[in-house]
Amino acid sequence: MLRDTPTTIYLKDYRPPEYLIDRVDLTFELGEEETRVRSVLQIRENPAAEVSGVLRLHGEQLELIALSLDGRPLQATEYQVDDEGLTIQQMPAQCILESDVRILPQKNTALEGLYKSGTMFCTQCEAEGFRKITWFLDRPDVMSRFTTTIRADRIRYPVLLSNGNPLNEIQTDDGMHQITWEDPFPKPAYLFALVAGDLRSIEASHTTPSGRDVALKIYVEPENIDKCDHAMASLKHAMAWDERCYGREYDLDIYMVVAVNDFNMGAMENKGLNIFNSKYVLASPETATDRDFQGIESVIAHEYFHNWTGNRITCRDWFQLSLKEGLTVFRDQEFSADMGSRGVKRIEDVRLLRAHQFAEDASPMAHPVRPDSYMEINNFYTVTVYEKGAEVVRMQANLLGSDLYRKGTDLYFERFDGQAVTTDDFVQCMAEVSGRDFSQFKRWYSQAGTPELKISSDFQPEQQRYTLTVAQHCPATPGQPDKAAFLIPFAVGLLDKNGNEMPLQLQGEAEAITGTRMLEVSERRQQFTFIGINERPVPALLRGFSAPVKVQYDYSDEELMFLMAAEPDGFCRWDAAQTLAQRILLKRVATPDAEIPAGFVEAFRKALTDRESDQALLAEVLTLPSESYLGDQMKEVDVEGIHRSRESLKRHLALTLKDELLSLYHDNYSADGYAPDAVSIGRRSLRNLALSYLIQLDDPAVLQLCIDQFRAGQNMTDVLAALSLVADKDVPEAEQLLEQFYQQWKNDPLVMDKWFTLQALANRPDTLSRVENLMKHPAFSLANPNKVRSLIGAFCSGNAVGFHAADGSGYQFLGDRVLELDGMNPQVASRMVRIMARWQRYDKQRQQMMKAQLERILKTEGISRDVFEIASKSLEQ
Ligand code: B3K
Ligand code: ZN
Repeated sequence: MLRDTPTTIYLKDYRPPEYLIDRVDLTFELGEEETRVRSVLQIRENPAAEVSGVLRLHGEQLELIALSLDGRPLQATEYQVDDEGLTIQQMPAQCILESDVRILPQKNTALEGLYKSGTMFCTQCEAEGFRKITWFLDRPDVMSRFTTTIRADRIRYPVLLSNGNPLNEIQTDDGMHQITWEDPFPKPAYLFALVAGDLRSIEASHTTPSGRDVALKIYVEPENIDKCDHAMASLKHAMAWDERCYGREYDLDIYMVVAVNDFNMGAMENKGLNIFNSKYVLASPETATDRDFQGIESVIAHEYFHNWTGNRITCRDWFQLSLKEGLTVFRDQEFSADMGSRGVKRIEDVRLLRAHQFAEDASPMAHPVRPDSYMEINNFYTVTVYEKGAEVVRMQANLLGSDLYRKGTDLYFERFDGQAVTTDDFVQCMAEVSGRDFSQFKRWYSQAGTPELKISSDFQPEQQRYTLTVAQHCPATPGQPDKAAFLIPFAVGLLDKNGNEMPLQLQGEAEAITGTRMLEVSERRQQFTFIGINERPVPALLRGFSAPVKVQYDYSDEELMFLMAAEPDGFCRWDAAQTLAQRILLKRVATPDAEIPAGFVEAFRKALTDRESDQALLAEVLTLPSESYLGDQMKEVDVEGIHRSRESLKRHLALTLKDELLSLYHDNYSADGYAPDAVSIGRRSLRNLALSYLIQLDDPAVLQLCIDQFRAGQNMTDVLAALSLVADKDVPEAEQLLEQFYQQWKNDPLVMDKWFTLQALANRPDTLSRVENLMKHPAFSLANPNKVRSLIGAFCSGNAVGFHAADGSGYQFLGDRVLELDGMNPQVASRMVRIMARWQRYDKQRQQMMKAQLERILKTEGISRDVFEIASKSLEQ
């Protein structure tokens, strides 16, 4: 906890480590009161660094029992221990350093380092948790070979796991047993893992193209053993995909995944021993939704893909985090696209990017994909580093085309295997294989902010020419008032009046191509002139969302409707519908009775009745932009106005299209068993979307449809969709169904999370007091991050009307929770305080009230570095 203002760490201060640690030998003795950790480090000077002779090791909350150097116990005068580490003044050029420390995992509520989740021991070391286990050079550019021995009670902890391959098990008379694991691959300490518990596992095997058999194991608590099949299937798919698409094979004999209930984030890619939030492992049709099934598939793949992009090749320092995260997210996005519906996956990714990353870029927390500085690195696991980072890799793939991109990644793997490198090293490989200069492109890593493209078009019929003028501008972000121009891959197509693609030939080019053209925008203002154009086209802009930018082009409503019906690119079709809906919705925020253009309703009807072959894509097209996204488009967010406008447009569509929506609902019913494939998921999401429109009619028959769907209990997707619609209504059935759901699922923590979220999102006047009461519910616990996210997080970031109540009660509630949580788990507290970082977007009264909470948090003595950084940066003007 904080005493002084935390120091800022800068990228420009990076120096290579003075010492290297070649080998680490760890012995853990896990106890019910305390855990002992003995470590033997083989240390030597780094030939590539200037060495001072002083060794500084990281270490926090460690109680020293013994310390010796080359077998000789060190005198108290030979070393110093403080809150953050251990210093040894006179270091030989190489030595063996042995230490013995006591740590208290049972008291570790921050869930970083070694801690207990229920009855099991587990670890989380990224980014800097290893230093809470033993003294070490806890930085990613120090890569060591680890051997780990775990000793624990045989009955309580029959399963003892660590990284690498198991060597031997020894049973001792005192009821204990011990196992040694050896990891042959050098790795940074953040990839260390240990698990001990009474676990069951399912097992499968995978044969790599080179013919090696890998044992795959998923470990869970005994009651969950029947919920692992989807995770296992996903893992096998991911392994095959990485072999096929990137030529990457797994490298150990065993790959393990362990599910734990108490976890700060989604999952962790520890070498050979992934530790997962149980939310991303456990699934059955009765307990998990389609979204959960998809989440499991993508997170399992993401962590698996890290074995090459993250573990074999890791980051030189934490400023390079996007080297592994951006690249791995891009890989998991493409994997999911190949496994399900590509068009829908892209829309989901863009939706997420626009809703969260664009918002972050426009907030006081804006930072580049490769940040220049931080106070607490855990605060930089952001949508910018992950999702925008993925877009930056995708743009490189767009610029190179798939064959050259693959050559680039091949070179990257070959050149840097076993090393800790930088984002520049990655880009250099792309530059080398393509012979292109990427120096301008690299600004995507160093400049924050979302570039805006203003487009205008000019058709010159006599010359049969069509010119697109593109002007780029990037708004200022903290510390970066002026931005240099970006290199932007800008995919466009031109449609004729029948909706056919026009041949595209730029002035000065010999031939035309048909289809999408990847323009390269590199100047502040640039013109692209197409020749041989004999009628005014409708431009389809930023196809496939080829770059993370905002596009402004003055489409008429008719042109947008045309694109909704005719544009071949799924993203652009969806985007046209969103733009049109957004226009109407925002107009009706200002003028509630502004007319809803009949053409829009007709376009909706047409989409409904034409029945796209891809049902999931249709569901996306028919989903109105979210309240928070609409808020982002306003100068000052009008929470109530947006909510009203969106609800009333939904009602209007429901009234006008009732019959079509009802037949959509009934036609998409399937009596078949549950399967999480793209087609079935599409049908369910379309059906539940229809229901969400129809419920606006306040028609008892529709309410009955929901109740029947809930009672039919076919799968969690349908049950939850029905229940959430009923729970919003002021009808007696709301309470009855919630209670029935609770009674059925009270022993399943992941389903209880959904029950909490449902109530936190309910659009009712008493939601905050219900949330406060639910915090006292026996199924709730502030110590469990999933519970905090599903109740407190859902209310504060998902229920705009409730959270932004004019009396400030929501802000007071969040301020209280942040302070309460910070004492237990700073990482979770810091995620919560972020919700208020965008206070400037609201009206004066709300601004004052949010600011007051941030100031109150900052003034509180002993707040964590994590919360301090977010609260103080949020207040900087
Ligand atoms: N690398 C981890 C995230 C660690 C977060 C530390 N605060 C999971 C992932 O991105 O795969
Ligand atoms: Zn990751």
